[in-house]
Amino acid sequence: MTSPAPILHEAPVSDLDPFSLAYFDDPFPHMEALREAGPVVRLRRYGCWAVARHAEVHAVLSDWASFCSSRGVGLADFARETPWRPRSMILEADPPEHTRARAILARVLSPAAMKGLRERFAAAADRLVTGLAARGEIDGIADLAEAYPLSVFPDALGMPQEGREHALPYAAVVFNAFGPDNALRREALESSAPHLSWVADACRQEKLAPGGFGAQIHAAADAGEITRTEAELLTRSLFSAGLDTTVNGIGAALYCLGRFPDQYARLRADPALARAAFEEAVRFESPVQTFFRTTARPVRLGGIALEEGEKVLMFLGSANRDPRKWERPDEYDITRRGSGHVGFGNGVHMCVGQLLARLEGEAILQALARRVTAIEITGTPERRHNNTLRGLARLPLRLHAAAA
Ligand code: OW7
Repeated sequence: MTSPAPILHEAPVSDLDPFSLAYFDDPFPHMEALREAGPVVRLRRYGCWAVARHAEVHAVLSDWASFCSSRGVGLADFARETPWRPRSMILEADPPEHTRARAILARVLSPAAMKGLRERFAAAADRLVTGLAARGEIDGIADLAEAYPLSVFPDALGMPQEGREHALPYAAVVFNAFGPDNALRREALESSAPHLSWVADACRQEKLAPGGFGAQIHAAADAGEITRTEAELLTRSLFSAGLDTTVNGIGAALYCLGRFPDQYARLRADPALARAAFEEAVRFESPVQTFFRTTARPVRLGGIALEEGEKVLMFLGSANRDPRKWERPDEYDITRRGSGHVGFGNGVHMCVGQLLARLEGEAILQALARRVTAIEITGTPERRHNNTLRGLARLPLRLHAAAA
């Protein structure tokens, strides 16, 4: 008696470099090729697996026990090499340690906490947009996508005033460092020292303004819930994750509304669509493009048997354009039922700051809808290259001011 031979599936192999400048400049044909190649694809260049369809990205995000984060969510495997900075307690951790850290940030960024910020955030958005509408010609990135989060988030966190110019360069280092050892990562890390030391110092309790997110995290240390060092590390997580993501989320929304004027007209007609318009921009552009997981045990995925200790690259931006999941995926449609997009992830690690991100996005798009009749792209947008974040460096716009 012989047992039947197991059915072996071999994964398709791709030579794609999803961390190359050519990919960043036009990723969509490559995403489609990966999705069409199969549910799980071998990336020869990096010796890792790739998932680019919505179903498998969602499955990997939803199974933290098989696809762990504690070995790093970049290409580097923390089981084999020392992380470039002390591990994040929340991003680069698994339950049960992750659960403990998450509970503290979830409380600081709770719906009740957002309620206390809403009016201030709306007023700041209205002030900024009113001034920009009067000016007319603006750079949508520096003048709006960066300026707005910079006007509200560092204060909400309680960051020291001195040295705030380090905040965005620091974030660029963090998000480039998830990638492979390419020029972007190397050059970011080479010039990172002043940014890292400023952030480390700014995360100390005595540097954080009372009432802010940072002070609230440190209150958990005062209460004996976590250690002082852990409070500093959790504050670092907010510094790392909370600024450049919303900059690129708002930048994405401006770029979408500039390219789809019919959608801007709908928003203008009904400013209550602001939150949905922001959400659809997060799906459409997916500011956080990719994250890795590491298999914590042998696991089958998309018909392929993966060994323990393998890196799996999740293409969030591709899942968000997968025609298996979405009708007209390449259309920006602010009335789309967009639930199920993975722009904020999914599962236990799903963005803990998503309410804050949406609050910022809603505030700025609502102010635009009220103060600006049309958003016109007046020059060639310039892309900003980063190993994780998708966004622009420059977006020349003309804002048409509404009658006062
Ligand atoms: C952290 C958007 C994902 C992040 C990103 C970068 C750093 C961290 C978290 O969340 O340090 O926890």
